[in-house]
Amino acid sequence: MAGRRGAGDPPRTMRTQVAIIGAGPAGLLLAQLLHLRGIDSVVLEAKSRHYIENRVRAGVLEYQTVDTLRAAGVADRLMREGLEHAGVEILFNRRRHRIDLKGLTGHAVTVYGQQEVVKDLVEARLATARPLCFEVEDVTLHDLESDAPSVRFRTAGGAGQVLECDFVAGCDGFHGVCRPSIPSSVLRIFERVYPFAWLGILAEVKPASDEIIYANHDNGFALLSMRSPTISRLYLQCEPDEDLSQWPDERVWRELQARLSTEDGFTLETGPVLQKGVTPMRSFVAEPMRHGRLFLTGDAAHIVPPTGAKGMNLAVADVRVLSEALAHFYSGGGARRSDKIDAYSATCLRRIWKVQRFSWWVTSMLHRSRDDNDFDRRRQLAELDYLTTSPASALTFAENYVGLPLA
Ligand code: FAS
Ligand code: PHB
Repeated sequence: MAGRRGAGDPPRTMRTQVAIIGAGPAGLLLAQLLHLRGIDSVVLEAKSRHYIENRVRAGVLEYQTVDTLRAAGVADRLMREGLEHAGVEILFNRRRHRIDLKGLTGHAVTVYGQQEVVKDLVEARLATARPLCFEVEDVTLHDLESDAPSVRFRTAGGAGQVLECDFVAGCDGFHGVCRPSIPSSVLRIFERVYPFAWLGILAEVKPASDEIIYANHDNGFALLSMRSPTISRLYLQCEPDEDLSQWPDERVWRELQARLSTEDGFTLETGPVLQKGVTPMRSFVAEPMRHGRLFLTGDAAHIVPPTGAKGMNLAVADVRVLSEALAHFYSGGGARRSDKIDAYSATCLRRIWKVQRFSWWVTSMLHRSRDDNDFDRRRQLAELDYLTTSPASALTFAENYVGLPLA
């Protein structure tokens, strides 16, 4: 078509203040927070809009995440449809024990699917009429250690583009290109891979409990969560290389019923399974989260085992710090103020490591590991007994679960 640029045409050059790689929660929220501060950005996303808006992932929002989304002007539907949860339940030895999150901390959490957050953020981005480019290819970062970095990429139609910018925000997740753009001599990786994974289902059936249930059973971990009054989200611990073909729906429901069973006869209703998948479990941190004009946020910089429901919440916390630091930089006018961007990595990492500790702790407490012996099993049950009978221990769990103070 006349005027339509293709692979053979010379690259077109665009210019912005912040190039954002990735349109997950981190990238989209950063774009919105920067826009509200009058800072221009361009968002580049490898997948389609349909793909990112239908990718089922996190489900629990910390209260500060809700506050941030409200301040960003993208929480109207969240406030209507989100499910506020004032407590969670811990199940072991066939008995359930409630942790009173709101009574202990004054805060609740909100259950609202990550894909819904993404839909709300995409809608807000499109309303700004600023670029959100889907299905881009061959993204590469250039001159990150200069004050004139750039990003090269191909549009869905194959045309080459050069995006000149002041900063690059690496919001492209664990498998993105931004973290690998930092020289290995600069980057330090801290990682623990767990000897188990989660088999998760999304099912069209009323949640069998009003609140989230975490279960430690002899067969392994199980989790009962939800997305709405008619959609359940459930997980059970499995092998990291679990073969899903060995898990027909009937087997999944049977095993979930076994692991969630209680002395008083708790029963799960079954229903059509809408989505089934295996999520690997790792703890991962890349330091530093900044290299020259590149800033890593969210899963591009860190991964937590999903047990503590922290992945997306950590991404939001990083983006709050980065958006404030960039606004501080630009607010200085000609005399650019770089003190906050210089402190970005250390500021984020201090809270990230505390959240990593909590996520590791609840994962270790609730899952059965083949490396554990009989002593470990008794120790684990004693930890659960202490958590559910000591107000001090319950408060420790609750203040981490609702969300530690932001930097
Ligand atoms: P994301 O991975 O969400 O977004 C990165 C975006 O960058 C993606 O849209 C990707 O397509 C894009 N991208 C990648 N490479 C690119 C490139 N080269 N160019 C342009 N774009 C590129 N957390 C919880 O709290 N609870 C859960 O139950 C939970 N379950 C999860 C299940 C799975 C299978 C996974 C993978 C993660 C889960 N998480 C969970 C963690 C998850 O919610 C993340 O923490 C959250 O998505 C982090 O958001 P982002 O940092 O924006 O990264
Ligand atoms: C979810 O609803 O997906 C969920 C809930 C609690 C968790 C992890 C995931 O700890």
